[in-house]
Amino acid sequence: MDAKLTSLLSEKRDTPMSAKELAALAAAFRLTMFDVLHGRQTGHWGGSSSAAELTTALYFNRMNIDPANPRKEDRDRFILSKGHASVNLYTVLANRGFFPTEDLPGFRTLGSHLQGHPCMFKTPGVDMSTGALGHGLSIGIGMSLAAQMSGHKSWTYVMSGEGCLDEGQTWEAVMLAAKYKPARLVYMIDYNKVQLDGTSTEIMPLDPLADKFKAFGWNVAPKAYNGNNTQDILDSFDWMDSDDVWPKLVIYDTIKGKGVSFMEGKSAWHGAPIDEKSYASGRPELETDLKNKEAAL
Ligand SMILES: Cc1ncc(C[n+]2csc(CCOP(=O)(O)OP(=O)(O)O)c2C)c(N)n1
Repeated sequence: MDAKLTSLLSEKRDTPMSAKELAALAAAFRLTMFDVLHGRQTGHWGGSSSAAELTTALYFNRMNIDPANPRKEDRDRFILSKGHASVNLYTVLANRGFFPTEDLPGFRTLGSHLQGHPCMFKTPGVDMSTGALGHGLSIGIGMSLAAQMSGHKSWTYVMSGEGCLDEGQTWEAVMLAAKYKPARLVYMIDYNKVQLDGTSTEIMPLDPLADKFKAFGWNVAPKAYNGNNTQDILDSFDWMDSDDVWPKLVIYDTIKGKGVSFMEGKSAWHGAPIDEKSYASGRPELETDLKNKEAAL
């Protein structure tokens, strides 16, 4: 992280950042994730990297949160239903001020609050414990309805990959949400189309995904946004604000393992430890991307 980005974080951390600022931050966070995962020889690179811009944009542009008061009652909620991408969430939360960035290298060590899958009782800023795929949407519906009952205008964002959509519980939740229309509930799909040991087409074809949600009665975004492009993500936020019809679905086209060319789109890099050779050849790509995005600030 260069001086410009460091001062951006200290001066503007609590104000909505621009597309360029978000792109630079996401590039820096992606590099941190790569270092942490390599350092610990465990964790999930592919799906953490694909969602780098999405979580960065949520936490640094959009969400009503207060790192000094992580349990603020009227806060917005984020549920990482694809809980295996925990290193992504931890990196964003730490840089947003929920806990020290110095904790990150302790990822997945015994006794650390940064376990392999997020735990709401251990980590400040984590709104829901996740890891078993398919639970996030059901929980998000409950959170949204609870906020309504409490008179809060909180938003609830649930993020999943394809794995959650392979779970029957998700489709029960899709029906339930169409019935109760939970306000300010947005289901965000990090659609990188690659899973643990193959493509989604091989494992469980999901298309036409948007049409399926429309048929269930959801308010579906007019297009699939590019989830690795921060301006496109900000456009999707504008769409979220464009009407008061719930629940909303946004599909983001992303690239699994984004940023390291030989890892992109490969299920082999879903959760494999990053070996020395791959680290040495992959890291410079991430560094170059970060430098370019910092230069564009
Ligand atoms: C219920 C359940 N079954 C299996 C797993 C093991 N698992 C962890 S990640 C994963 C694949 C997920 O694919 P996707 O949602 O596309 O993840 P992404 O590419 O976004 O990382 C699987 C099967 C799990 N965590 N929970």
